[in-house]
Amino acid sequence: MHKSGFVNIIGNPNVGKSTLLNALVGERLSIITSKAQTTRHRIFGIVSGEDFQVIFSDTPGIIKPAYQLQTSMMDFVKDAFEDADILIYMVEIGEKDLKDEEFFKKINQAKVPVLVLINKIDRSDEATVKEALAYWQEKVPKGEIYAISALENFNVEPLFHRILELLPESPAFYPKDQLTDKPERFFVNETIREKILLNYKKEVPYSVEVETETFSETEEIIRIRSIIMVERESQKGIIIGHRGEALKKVGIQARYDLEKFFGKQIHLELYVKVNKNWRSDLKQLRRFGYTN
Ligand SMILES: Nc1nc2c(ncn2[C@@H]2O[C@H](COP(=O)(O)OP(=O)(O)OP(=O)(O)O)[C@@H](O)[C@H]2O)c(=O)[nH]1
Ligand SMILES: [Mg+2]
Repeated sequence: MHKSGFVNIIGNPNVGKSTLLNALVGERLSIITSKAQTTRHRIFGIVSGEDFQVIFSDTPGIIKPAYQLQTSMMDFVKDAFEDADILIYMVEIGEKDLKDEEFFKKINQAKVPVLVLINKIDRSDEATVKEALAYWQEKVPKGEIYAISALENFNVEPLFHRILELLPESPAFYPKDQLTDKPERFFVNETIREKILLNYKKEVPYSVEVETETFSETEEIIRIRSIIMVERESQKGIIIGHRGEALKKVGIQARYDLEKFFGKQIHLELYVKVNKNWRSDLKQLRRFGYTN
């Protein structure tokens, strides 16, 4: 018998969805920062064995959209809700209020198994965890509740085994050696965006999109040329920084990670361009892969 299916991770921003995806897959597929709305796309991480294939999917954190990009991000979450064979609803320890009531109702009415993961228990204590387990069991009666630490890999292995048990009988959806649904350039864009989230304040990182123009690989080296797009002229100056120092830092940090990710020497060129109000422009959003 062969089992396969989609295991979709949803939840509020910053609860650790991407950290969990990476822990489950054992690769740094999804970028992670301490800022909300780090993830903008739906990203598959595929784990295959002799008689199973699990397709985990990371999604953007659930928010009330304020502009078109965020609307598209929430469409990814809706899709993830629709096509799940198993739904993972992730919360973090101490989280009580459900930010989107509407969405929460849907979780309780889901026709597929629901696993509620209480994450970040490494920074809590036994009594608090016990209380949280009871709280979430009452809130999601149909859910199986697990306390985990995605960061420290605590309880991730038992969770994976439970997922294998719950997985429906099905042939594999993807070739067994495939790790993700996204192309190489996507990981370049995301790595650069992660460094931008880490290095700039307030609204700047949220106004940035990265597009990789050139990805040219030889035996020894990958030559990459990427454009950092901002919404306004003033943001361009901020990204570049005094004498280009800020941009240089982004480049060094991104290159370091990309060399690890691709296991090869990387030559990285970064440019900054203004792409006026791209976050509200459907055509631009389509170009950047935010629509289906
Ligand atoms: N202490 C602790 N921190 C964690 C754990 N899991 C994730 N974090 C941290 O929480 C922050 C958010 O993690 P992400 O994985 O980016 O969260 P996310 O849910 O994907 O966030 P969005 O993509 O913005 O919705 C990062 O600073 C992580 O290091 C955990 O188990 N314990
Ligand atoms: Mg994320």
